[in-house]
Amino acid sequence: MRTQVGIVGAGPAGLMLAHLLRLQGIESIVIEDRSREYIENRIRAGVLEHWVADLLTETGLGDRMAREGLMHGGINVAVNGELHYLDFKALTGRGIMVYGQHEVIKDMVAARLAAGGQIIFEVKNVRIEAIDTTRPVIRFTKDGKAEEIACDFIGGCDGFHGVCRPSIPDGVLTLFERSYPFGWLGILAASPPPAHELIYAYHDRGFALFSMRSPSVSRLYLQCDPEEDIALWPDERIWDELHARLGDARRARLAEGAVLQKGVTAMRSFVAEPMQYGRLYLAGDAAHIVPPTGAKGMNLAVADVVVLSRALKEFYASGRRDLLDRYSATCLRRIWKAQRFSWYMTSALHRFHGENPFDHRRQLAELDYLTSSEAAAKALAENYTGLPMERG
Ligand code: RFL
Ligand code: PHB
Repeated sequence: MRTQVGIVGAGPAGLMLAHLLRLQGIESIVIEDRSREYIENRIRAGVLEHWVADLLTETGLGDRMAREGLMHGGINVAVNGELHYLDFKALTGRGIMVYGQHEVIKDMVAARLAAGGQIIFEVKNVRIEAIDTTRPVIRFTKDGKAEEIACDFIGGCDGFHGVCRPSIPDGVLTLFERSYPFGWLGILAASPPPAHELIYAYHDRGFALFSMRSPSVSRLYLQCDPEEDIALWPDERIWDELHARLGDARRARLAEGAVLQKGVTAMRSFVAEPMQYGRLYLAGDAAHIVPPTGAKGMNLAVADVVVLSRALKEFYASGRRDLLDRYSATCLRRIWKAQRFSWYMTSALHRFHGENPFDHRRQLAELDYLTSSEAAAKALAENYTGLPMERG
């Protein structure tokens, strides 16, 4: 097989890259190690920055989102049971779109297949070779048969555990990393969310997040130990803890329902620099991870491939390489601001058990400031709804 851009990974980064390239008349092939059914049902992110929702609409991916997505004008912050509303629309003129990542994936897969584009699912033994030449190659097996894709460029969109980043020779990348002393226990429940918009709840017992996928399906998270044993959390214990952390203000309104999925996610911040080597360009979680508290991961993945698709368009149109050369530097400006914001949201809202009492008082003052100062709320709103996209 031969194509212009070989793309490893059919997550938001890989599928959006293929979609944007197609709109610019650039061919690509996407390979994915999971099945179509698996990626279309993998529950992950839920919040789209306003410009990502606009981009999906402008590029023809927004029909179902317009019908089923939930436009929100702000978020709630609960501090030990006391609810405050941060009105993003009033503070910034912008809102956010609540629409599950797996729904975005379904829309992207359907659009690509309808346009005659290729996604090769359930590939195995993926390797990328000759990335420091002008003729890189992707090798893999499909149904036991060895295959290769010769291409001009490779989009490394295979997530944090993929093969692309580790294919860069030792000594090229600098890694920046921080882990957190907690994780999130997440459930998907057949119950209406306790409020119309998200609730980020600080509580002395630990953080909780009340999100949703539709008016009748909630997505709920509890701060837990990073090594938490899910077997110790029968549904009843999860609901009791959610009630406790939401606090009295909404106690009567947190409806319980069947738990459809549950799991534990570890939290980390991670950046690999630079995000390119030879003809390999890393995008999304393959190059960086944020803790989910700021709802930035999927949005950053889309931002990276917007920058990459513009640079590739320029290369194929005029032979200019400068946008490609600046790809990593352009993306990293946004990524580091998202890292800062995700770290801020995480450290403001989680309970750091065993912390120094001074730090605990300082944290409560931070939340008091956020919920009483328009300037503080506006800074959060500007970052949460999405900073302006960088120019190449
Ligand atoms: P993905 O989605 O991990 O996709 C990578 C794809 O590559 C495949 N793959 C391979 N394919 C071929 N060959 C190989 N060797 C391969 N190795 C892997 C994988 O199967 C997969 O299909 O990365 P991408 O595209 O960079 O997208 C990143 C986002 O998925 C991620 O940042 C977000 O889900 C993070 N995130 C959130 N982001 C938001 O913007 N808003 C949110 O509200 C939000 N909430 C969340 C989140 C992530 C969470 N978890 C589970 C970590 C909430 C949670 C709980
Ligand atoms: C979600 O709905 O899954 C979600 C929302 C906001 C976050 C993280 C996850 O910050």
